[in-house]
Amino acid sequence: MHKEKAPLNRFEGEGVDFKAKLIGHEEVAEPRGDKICVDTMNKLKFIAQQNLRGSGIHKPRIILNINLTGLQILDEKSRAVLHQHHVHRISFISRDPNDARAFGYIYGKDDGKHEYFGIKTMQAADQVVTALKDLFQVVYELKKKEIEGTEE
Ligand code: I3P
Repeated sequence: MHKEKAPLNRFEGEGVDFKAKLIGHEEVAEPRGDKICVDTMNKLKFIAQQNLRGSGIHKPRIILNINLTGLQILDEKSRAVLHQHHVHRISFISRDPNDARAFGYIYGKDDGKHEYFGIKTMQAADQVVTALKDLFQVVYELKKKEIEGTEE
C-alpha cells in the first residue's frame, strides 16, 4: 500500500524544493505580528511593481529549499545560496490575506535585528506554509527525543 512519505524523511538530506519568486526583504522592528507582515508585504509588492514598470526588472526566480536545518533561498538556475535561514530563528510566518500565492516570514539575524522576507509561490502558498509548520513539528519532536535520550 502506498503511504505518504513521513515528514521526517521528507525533510532529511536534500529536503523539499518549491519554485517561487522573491518579492523582497526588509528589516522590521518586531519578531512577530500579522500587521507588520501585511504592511511590509504590501510595501515590498509596491516596490516590486515599480521596479517592473519603471525598469523592467522582474522579481528574481528562486527555489525555496526546506530541510532539517531550515529554509534556504536558492537562485533558480545556479542553485547558489542567496539566503540561509535556520529553523530556530524563524520567529513568525504569515500568509498574505490578499493573495493565495504569497506568504512571508520574519527571521532573527545575527545582530539581533529582524528581517521580513516576502515570497511569491508558483503554486498555493499554503503548501509551503504547511511544509514549514511540519518542519517545526519534526524539529521539535527530534529535540524532545534528544532530551529524553540524555535523561535516561
Ligand atoms: C506579470 C504578471 C505576473 C507576475 C509577473 C508580472 O505582468 O503580473 O502575474 O508574476 O511578475 O511581470 P504582466 O501580466 O504584465 O506580464 P507573479 O504572478 O509570479 O507575481 P514578475 O515580472 O515579477 O515575475
